[in-house]
Amino acid sequence: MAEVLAKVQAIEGSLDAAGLRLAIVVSRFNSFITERLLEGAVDALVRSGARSEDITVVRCPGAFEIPMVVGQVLSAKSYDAVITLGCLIRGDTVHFDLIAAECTRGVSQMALAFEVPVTFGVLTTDTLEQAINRAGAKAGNKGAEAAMAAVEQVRLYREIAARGAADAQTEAASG
Ligand code: INI
Repeated sequence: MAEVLAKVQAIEGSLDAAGLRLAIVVSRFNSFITERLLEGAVDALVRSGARSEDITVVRCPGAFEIPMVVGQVLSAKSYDAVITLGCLIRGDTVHFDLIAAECTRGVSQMALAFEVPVTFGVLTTDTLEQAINRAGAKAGNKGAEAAMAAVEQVRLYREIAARGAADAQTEAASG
């Protein structure tokens, strides 16, 4: 299998953030956690080559508002990707489930509608401790992971487009 895999056409995105214009939409609810996610995201982007002047942070009230703000940001057509950061902690009501579902669906709808990479760094946890662990403690920093996923997606989209253009050229030349 390894021999076959070595011969297939593979397309991957690099983790090079140099020259990319990136927006980070971060919600203020549970800001004790979301500000740690933001720090992780910015740190990862800068360490991957992004210029801090090319990173824009947009703050919104809660996770429910994230998709709407992403839509506004993407309408401006100024960014190569959007990173979303938020924190939902389960309480005793269905509020958590409703907001989590809307936020997740909305973010993915925006990414598909605008055809621009949007990544999901919104924590959905049962406890505050789980959120802390994912915001820079035991389980890493999900903000940094969402940031790197955004960079990879931008590079991947560009690679796919370049491969498509090259294939079209080859086809035109041969036909
Ligand atoms: N928003 C969050 O981002 N996280 C939560 O845990 C949360 N809880 O638990 O209620 C939350 N609620 C606010 C919501 O996102 C909206 O901002 C609010 O309903 C106003 O539209």
